[in-house]
Amino acid sequence: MAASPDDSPRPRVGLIYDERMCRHTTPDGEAHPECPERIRAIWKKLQSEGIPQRCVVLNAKKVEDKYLASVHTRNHIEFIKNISSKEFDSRRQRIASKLDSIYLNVGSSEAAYLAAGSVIEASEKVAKGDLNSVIAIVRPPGHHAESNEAMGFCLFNNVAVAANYLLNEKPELGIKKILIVDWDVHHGNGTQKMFYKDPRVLFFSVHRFDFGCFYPSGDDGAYCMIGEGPGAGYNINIPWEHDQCSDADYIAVWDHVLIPIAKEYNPDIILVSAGFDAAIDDPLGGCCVTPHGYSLLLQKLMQFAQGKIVMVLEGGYNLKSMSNSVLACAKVLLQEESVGSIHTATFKSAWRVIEAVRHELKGYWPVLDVELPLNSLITNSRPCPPEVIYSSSESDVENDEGATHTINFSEFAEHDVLLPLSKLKIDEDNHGKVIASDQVQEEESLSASEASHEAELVTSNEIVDGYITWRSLLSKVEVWYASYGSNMWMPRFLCYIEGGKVEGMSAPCCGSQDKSSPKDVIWKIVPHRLLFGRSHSRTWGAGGVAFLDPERSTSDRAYLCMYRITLEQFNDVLLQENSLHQENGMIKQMASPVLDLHILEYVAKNKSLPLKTLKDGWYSTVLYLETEDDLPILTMTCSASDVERFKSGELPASAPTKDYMKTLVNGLVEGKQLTMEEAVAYVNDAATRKL
Ligand code: Q9C
Ligand code: ZN
Repeated sequence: MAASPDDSPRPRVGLIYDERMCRHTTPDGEAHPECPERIRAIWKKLQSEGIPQRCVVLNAKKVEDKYLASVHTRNHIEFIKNISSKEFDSRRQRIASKLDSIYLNVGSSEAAYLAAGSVIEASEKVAKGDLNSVIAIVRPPGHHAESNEAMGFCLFNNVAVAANYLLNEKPELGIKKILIVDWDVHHGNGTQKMFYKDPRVLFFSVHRFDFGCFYPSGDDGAYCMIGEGPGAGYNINIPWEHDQCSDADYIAVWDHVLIPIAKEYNPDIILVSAGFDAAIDDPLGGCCVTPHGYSLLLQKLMQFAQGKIVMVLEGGYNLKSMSNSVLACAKVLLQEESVGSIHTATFKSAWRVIEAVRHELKGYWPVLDVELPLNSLITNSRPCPPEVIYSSSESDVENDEGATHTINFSEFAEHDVLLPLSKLKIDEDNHGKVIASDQVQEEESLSASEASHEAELVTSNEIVDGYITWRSLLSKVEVWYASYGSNMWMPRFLCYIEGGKVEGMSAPCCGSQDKSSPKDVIWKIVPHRLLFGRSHSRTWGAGGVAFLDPERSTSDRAYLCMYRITLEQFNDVLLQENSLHQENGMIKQMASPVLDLHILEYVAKNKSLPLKTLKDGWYSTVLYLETEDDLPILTMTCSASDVERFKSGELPASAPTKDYMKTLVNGLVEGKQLTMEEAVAYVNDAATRKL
């Protein structure tokens, strides 16, 4: 959109931020995604762009108990008020551990009071018309907090408290209908409950649902939850079926559900529960909304309630992506944003959800009672991300013979423990890019002519049937591939990348599809046992094969030569190691990777993972060995049960052959780790030590 013309005054945008909200931290300083740096990073970003100077900076205020009481029980208010006091010092951590996804410290009470009070302050200023809009950069977040329950990093339900304040405490401001738009990637269960029977608040939440498996799991976020009694039709859920949802999916929901309903509802003010955990590269959300995407969502809301918008921070755990998104939104409110386009296609599943929601609600909102031209919409949409089937543990492979075990991605997208993965170096410019044309429908309802005006698909080798190939995505993610066997010798490892064979090998390798050399090579020593098992190998003929015991041990040390390669190349190496790369002499095209980003997160969390698809390969277990330079270190080895079978003698353990020994020694010597004598001693020690 254009900058405001000279005759229309610049919009007055408020900003609230207070350093005291940073004092709510984990008690022992453990890492946690909901950290003080979140709001500091946003504030710093806005400052660096000169945003505060163009806004009205408001003071944070503590909420009064009487205003909390419209939403929370007396009991809950007293609990949050007192939890940071000295008398709770010894009990605080134990209490928090009994709650769902909550930590508490000496700063928690004040931060919670400030967050809720600030949203009241912001809402009142906007309702009065003193300001056009406000961005409240607050924490702890609020939308999961229920009447008598802190959960999901939330203590008080900031937005719900403010909505009740406007409706109940300030009737003179004329706010009779409030639209709450909750675009946090998680369902706003707390807010939904608060206004479930109340038509004065139209609650709209778009979230990952994954059929009830995504946090906060259960059925509350389902699309059939439409409100009750007088509130029926005033609760709208958009439950995504899976991860990877992007700008196009959100815009489609705005255009075909939210915007038509908002026109009809005609709210007096809009409160946005603005979590940014659906943003690209968020470690919890697994979606990929861009800053430009958020700016469009907000832009589309500005046509209502005379632009009275209060944007309230909820979740969002990738500091960079979240800060850029808030900045983009600030520019929209200041009417400084310019046009851009969307680079993804809408998922088929998104259309399915939109259709189901429209069907569910059309009795309450007649504007929805029009058939969408689904056939033509779906033509240009992308299929759901592939479901990867693997077994969750070694015992599954053995007990549950033959049965495939599908695990929902949300279980491991929701890792609170492993932030390093959020730093995976994905090229932001290309991530998730599928389509280079602006194919978003700008109108809220699709006429026949619009429907026939179909989006142009730009074909490129990254796109297959409208879906980005896994290779183009994984080629942007780097990992350390850690070798401990013959791959320590660089010329040998390069056969897996470039193809071909070196001295001593009986068969050539086909190489990786991407033949570019490793970006870096470094060495590391790890507390794992190197062992030799099996009596022959395909590449070296008779003789032992090296494995790394997946278990750490205090008495063992193994040398690792680590190559910095892409996750795409790692997949190709994994298949070659397991002799699965070729079939009848032809290189197999992998429809989906054996190890994708989701499984990578799962491996990071569980340290090792036997891959069912490779269960007959010798190197069927991917092992995660912490990180180096924020990149995960991965290797491949045999399964834990194979190690047991080596130990019991059920599988033959045998020393490396002469050729194989020579390769190992070459690796260690040319890698400048050991002298020839030391290298021979190291390998012999590993080969002869009792298992
Ligand atoms: N298995 C907000 O974004 N995840 N809260 C817990 C436990 C909690 C997110 C996973 C996610 C809470 C405001
Ligand atoms: Zn969230």
